[in-house]
Amino acid sequence: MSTRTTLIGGFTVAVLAVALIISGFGAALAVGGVGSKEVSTTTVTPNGNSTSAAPYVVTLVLTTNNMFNATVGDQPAYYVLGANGLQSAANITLPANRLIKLVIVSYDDGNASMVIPTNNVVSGTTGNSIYVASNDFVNSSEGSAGIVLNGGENVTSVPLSDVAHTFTVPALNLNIPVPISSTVVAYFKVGAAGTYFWFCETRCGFGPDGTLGAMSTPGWMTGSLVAS
Ligand SMILES: [Cu+2]
Repeated sequence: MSTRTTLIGGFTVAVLAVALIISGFGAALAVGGVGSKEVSTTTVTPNGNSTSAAPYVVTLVLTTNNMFNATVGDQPAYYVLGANGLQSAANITLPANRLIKLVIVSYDDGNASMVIPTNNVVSGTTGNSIYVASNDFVNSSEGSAGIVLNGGENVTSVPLSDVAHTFTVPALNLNIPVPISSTVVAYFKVGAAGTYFWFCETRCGFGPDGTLGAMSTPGWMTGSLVAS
């Protein structure tokens, strides 16, 4: 009898514990749900790592010597670096509700003026910052024990004179300025599944205001982010 009582008592404690965990989980969901449609309880640390799933990595390569047509000439373009090499960025596919590690390798060594001048400021990424490894930085030096990595820099904005392109998704409040001759690493999360419009915010295209050609053509400086 005493054994049974103990068991029942233990069960009651266990039920209470589960109830507390569930209520706590619910509270966490409610807090996490404010201002977002995210349903995951994944914890994102400042360095962008996730405690429950590794980031999904997307690598974009940006080159400038792409022949648009005989009238326009060369234009810049983003590509997805996929399993079969460079692929069109007209539709960039991503998982919904998962941390994304976006790497942008840009070979553009010139700046361009911005359509919206404030889009040199980073937004929508973890910490509202990006990591930049630049060909203009002294990324390393040689020490007595070998190479000493200074590394890149974490920045929250890029000087207007150094911005070559941006990767901008207004629906996600995502804005990533891409400095000249640099590789950018950014972490962000797409919430609900859906199709989101991405584009570049510098006047890097064709025409009197630089918004034609690449700037207005999917697969060049604009396209869709397809989260599913
Ligand atoms: Cu551009």
